[in-house]
Amino acid sequence: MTAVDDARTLLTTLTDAPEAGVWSAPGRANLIGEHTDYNEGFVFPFAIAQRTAAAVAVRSDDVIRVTSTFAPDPVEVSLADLDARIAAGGLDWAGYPLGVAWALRREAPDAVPRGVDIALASDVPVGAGLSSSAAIEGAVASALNDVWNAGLDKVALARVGRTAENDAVGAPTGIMDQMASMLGVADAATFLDCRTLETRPVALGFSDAGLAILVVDTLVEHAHSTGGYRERREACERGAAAFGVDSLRDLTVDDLPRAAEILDDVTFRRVRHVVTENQRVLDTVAALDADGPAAIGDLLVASHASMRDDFEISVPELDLAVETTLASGALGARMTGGGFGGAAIALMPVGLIPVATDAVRAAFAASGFRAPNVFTVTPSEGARRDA
Ligand code: GAF
Repeated sequence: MTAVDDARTLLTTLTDAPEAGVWSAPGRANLIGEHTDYNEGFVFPFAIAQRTAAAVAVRSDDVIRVTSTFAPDPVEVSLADLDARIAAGGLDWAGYPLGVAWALRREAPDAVPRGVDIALASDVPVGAGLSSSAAIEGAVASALNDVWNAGLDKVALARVGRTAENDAVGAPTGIMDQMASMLGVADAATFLDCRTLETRPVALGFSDAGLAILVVDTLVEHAHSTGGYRERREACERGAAAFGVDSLRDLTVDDLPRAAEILDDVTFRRVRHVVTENQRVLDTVAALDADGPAAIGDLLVASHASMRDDFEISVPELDLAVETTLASGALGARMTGGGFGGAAIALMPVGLIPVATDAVRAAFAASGFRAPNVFTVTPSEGARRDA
């Protein structure tokens, strides 16, 4: 059963009304470009095959009711009360789909909101740093865009998802995950300029090169609405303010000597990560275009070192996943996503994946860490209507 099948089945338990359609959106893995999105920099993520599906039926009243296979008790809110319920908070997982409904009304004032039943199902691993939240947002935004005749394009729908995440759920994230989920292209990663929101799909050519991306989900939990993520964002804002620029996007590696002079050590290292990471994204895209995927390994490794040592968002489990996959023949490896837990990715020759998987499991056991989930991900298509 796919997520689409599961969502359709769940909808029939919720209502007798006919299905208006099914929409789905994927999670993402970020190949490189971490904590650069909210600094208006560059990112290079790809959508994965695992998706969240939203099956929708139109209601005759003004109630939005959401349910999902992982939280089957429906949550309902009338359109008239939606602003107040979002402002009050405390909606837990339902904050994502209801936040999207709320944000879509703001982004598309000409939309025709109507009551809907929404049934969600997903095969995106939750808490793995593969953006299960952007998958929910993308599926629901795509559905309501059609059902409410909002007429938004994919970039606007990504903005809706980010608004839901920032203002309804309260996680101060950038727009990378939503853009990756909306705009994904099979066998490609999305090069995104987070200042202009211009995108370019760049062919990855993994399978022709005999390579694949192995994910090591450490099962270490992270939450972007609290703690470290917000602190890192504030450090970046401090760094930009010290230079009198709008964002760290306006700095280059040539500014780092001056940054070392005017910033305290911690802020300097946060800034150095972002500035060098932006350059690594540009170098990765150039290396892929010129020499293919085998040429990007060292950039992935440098990105991880920068996150571990300068941005300080790695954890021992992520470092071990990176070290072990590299020792097992990965061309490059790094943690992916916001950090403080979640997953690492490794660019591996396909034939070495079984050995690397065993080596990671053994290394985690030897360190007394919880057994990780290890699996491959495939660069896949973004949000779409399925039925
Ligand atoms: C999380 C956020 F949601 C993204 O916006 C991005 O900042 C990422 O962490 C770090 O690159 O996934």
